[in-house]
Amino acid sequence: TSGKHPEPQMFTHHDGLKKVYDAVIIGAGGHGLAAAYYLARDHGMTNVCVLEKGYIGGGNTGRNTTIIRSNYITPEGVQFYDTSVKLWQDLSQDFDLNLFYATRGHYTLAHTDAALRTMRWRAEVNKHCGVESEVVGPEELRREIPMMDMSCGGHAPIIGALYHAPGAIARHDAVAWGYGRGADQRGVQIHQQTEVLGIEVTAGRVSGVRTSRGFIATSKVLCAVAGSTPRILDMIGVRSPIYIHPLQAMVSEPMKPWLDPILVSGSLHVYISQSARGELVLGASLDPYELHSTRSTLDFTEGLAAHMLELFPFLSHVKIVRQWAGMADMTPDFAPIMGKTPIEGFYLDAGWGTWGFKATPVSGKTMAHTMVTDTPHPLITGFSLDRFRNYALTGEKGAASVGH
Ligand code: FAD
Ligand code: PYC
Repeated sequence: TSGKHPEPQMFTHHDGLKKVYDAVIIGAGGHGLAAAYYLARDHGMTNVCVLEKGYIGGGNTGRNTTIIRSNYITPEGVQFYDTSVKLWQDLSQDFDLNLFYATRGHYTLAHTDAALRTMRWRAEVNKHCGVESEVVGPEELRREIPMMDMSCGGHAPIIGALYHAPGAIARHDAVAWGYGRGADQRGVQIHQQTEVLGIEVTAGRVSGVRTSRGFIATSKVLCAVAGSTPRILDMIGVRSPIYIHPLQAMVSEPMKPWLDPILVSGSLHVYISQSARGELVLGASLDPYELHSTRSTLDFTEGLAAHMLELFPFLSHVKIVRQWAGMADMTPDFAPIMGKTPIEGFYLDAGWGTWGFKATPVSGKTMAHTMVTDTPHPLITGFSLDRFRNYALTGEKGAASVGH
């Protein structure tokens, strides 16, 4: 900064932590920041801090491939994600920040009769819930994506697809910055480089948080740490069925725009979209081993590139410029875990696996409501931690995203 005219800062700098907050949010990813934003904006709760061990959006939020859609398979899922898609529409304006939200349409390709049957099922559930989805045949795909090899090299011909018109992409970092700045402007404190090391529980309720920069007293804690959820739950002795697998992605060099829709093939384990700046954004299924690490591998790049070429052989000379990994917090039924826990005042927003970016707005809104009222928001009752004890799963595996 130049003393007299300091550069504008997006976030307020706070020298230290306060001794007491009404609520502490662990994790400055999209979900933690969105909850902070709605706590302040919708409920007037501003004596809140967000604690982040690294930097804003540096977790899965800044590593994801930004696919937004609501074509899930359970009514609970469809209604929840549809509410999110609706919230996304106004966010750039709410934040006065361009999120580059672009509705592109989303095709889930079917290469087998069994896959097509699942697409039909999803289309019917979607339509029943008022969400635009339909099964389309090869003719439409040939017309809409003429450069795609419909035979996939001859060994996995495409026989149809689920088309979901509202499918969209957005600029991921901007989402975290927008929610963060909006919360900050309303008085929420965001503390980066501040790691949560322990949670104090007194007589079954939360009483404080131990951090790398000191102790905070509070009676409400929201845990929104995605791939670090098992570590935080260990601190309070709560068990969950969450397991962590790496999920990798990569981008190509930028090209002139040629691919408008978003494409997913569960059978080929590949998904692809073209970003606003022309890069192809590509991903695959989870790495097939549990690992708490953001290491990326050559195996992944080679495997994914081979599948990409089955769909688009003309890309063989395109360069890959970046690759990375995130830590996906997977659940057995591929639905999130949201709401209250056996510890009073300790709320959980987790189990976002490979599908949580699109839910950032709705998770923030529903978790803020849940924390203020101490009652799960009606949209999240199907996602409680209890469902694993009660054998009442919310099976979303058929719609979670790419193959797993
Ligand atoms: P995060 O963004 O991970 O934030 C959690 C934060 O908590 C991190 O910043 C971390 O540093 C912090 N933290 C952890 N431990 C502590 C601690 N002890 N103290 C303080 N802070 C701590 N979803 C989609 O909907 N569409 C997609 O296309 C999509 N693609 C994906 C592609 C990849 C490669 C990956 C990895 C994920 C993808 N996802 C996608 C999933 C999505 O990214 C996540 O579900 C979502 O971003 C989770 O957001 P979050 O805010 O809960 O977590
Ligand atoms: O949730 O649509 C999704 C998705 C695609 C790739 C990773 N997640």
